[in-house]
Amino acid sequence: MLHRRRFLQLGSLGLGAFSFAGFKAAGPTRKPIVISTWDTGIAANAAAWEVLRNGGRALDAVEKGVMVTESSLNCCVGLGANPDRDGYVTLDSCIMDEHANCGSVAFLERIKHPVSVARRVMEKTPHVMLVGSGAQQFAVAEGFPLESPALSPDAQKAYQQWLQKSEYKPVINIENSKNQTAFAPARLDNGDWNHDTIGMVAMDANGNLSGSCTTSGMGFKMRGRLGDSPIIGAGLFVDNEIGAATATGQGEDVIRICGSHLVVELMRQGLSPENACKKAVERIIKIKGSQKAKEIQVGFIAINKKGEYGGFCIQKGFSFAVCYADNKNFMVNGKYIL
Ligand code: SD4
Repeated sequence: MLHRRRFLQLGSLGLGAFSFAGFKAAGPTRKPIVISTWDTGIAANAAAWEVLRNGGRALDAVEKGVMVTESSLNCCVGLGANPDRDGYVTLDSCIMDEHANCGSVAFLERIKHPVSVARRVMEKTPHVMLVGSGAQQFAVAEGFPLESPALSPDAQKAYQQWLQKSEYKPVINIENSKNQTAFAPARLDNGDWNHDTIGMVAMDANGNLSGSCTTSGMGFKMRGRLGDSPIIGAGLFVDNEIGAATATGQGEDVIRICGSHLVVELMRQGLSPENACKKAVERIIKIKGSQKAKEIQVGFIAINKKGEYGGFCIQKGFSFAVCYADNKNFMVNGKYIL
């Protein structure tokens, strides 16, 4: 195992991606801390860190953090992302705090910040989920502007390319963490995004946990299709006594095992964040069989109350961003099984 001091030195030098996907905080609790999925997590963590370093609440951090990713028109998440197969961008998001309050929106169109609408659902309604036109109506009533339905230029190009074959098949989410220091758009050479989601979990200076997850869902999906990301327990789960987890990759397979809830429950049984994520990935592989599991990607990340973090995925190519101090915002390559 990498010696702790050496690890910190490497982190502070910004020497990016490790194949070391877990960290055991020696001694006292490491807090605040924020982690999030994929390269885009670096920029999102930086925004979350601003909240955390000033003593802010984890809930505010995880909202502000993923809003950065939602805002970018040159990104895989938010209104700039790939549309469904009928040409509409539909967005899903959820958020959860330290009191098990949670809110979620799904199949939401033309709203820039679904995570903030999810938070309003949590704070201003007696419900957990709002979907489709109802979610949009609520967002507008809450003062969120209705944005243009036009696709971003990149998404328009990708959609035109996709229409040529109109092949309905999931794209395996893979990223190689080429850029660990700045915002890294993640479009593949063939025009596809290689992922569509950011999940973030954080612990603030008071030791309280929160999480958020936001996505445009699988590119060129069937109209109305939802994945795991807006579903509490699947794409995100927080238990303030134990830890928090979030997921990315093929949502159907995360839903089948209530993935993020499973990871938190495994941590409750004493597993480290990394081992809990690993067990959840193993369960997906067991259900699907390794042959079929090779055709998809799923990655989990988690933190516990001690500030330990970890992640695991089905196959090579999943990375996550970790931030726990000024100038310590770095990528970790997720360990993988297949
Ligand atoms: C979904 N889990 O809609 C999302 C997709 C994703 O990186 O994570 N892509 O199934």
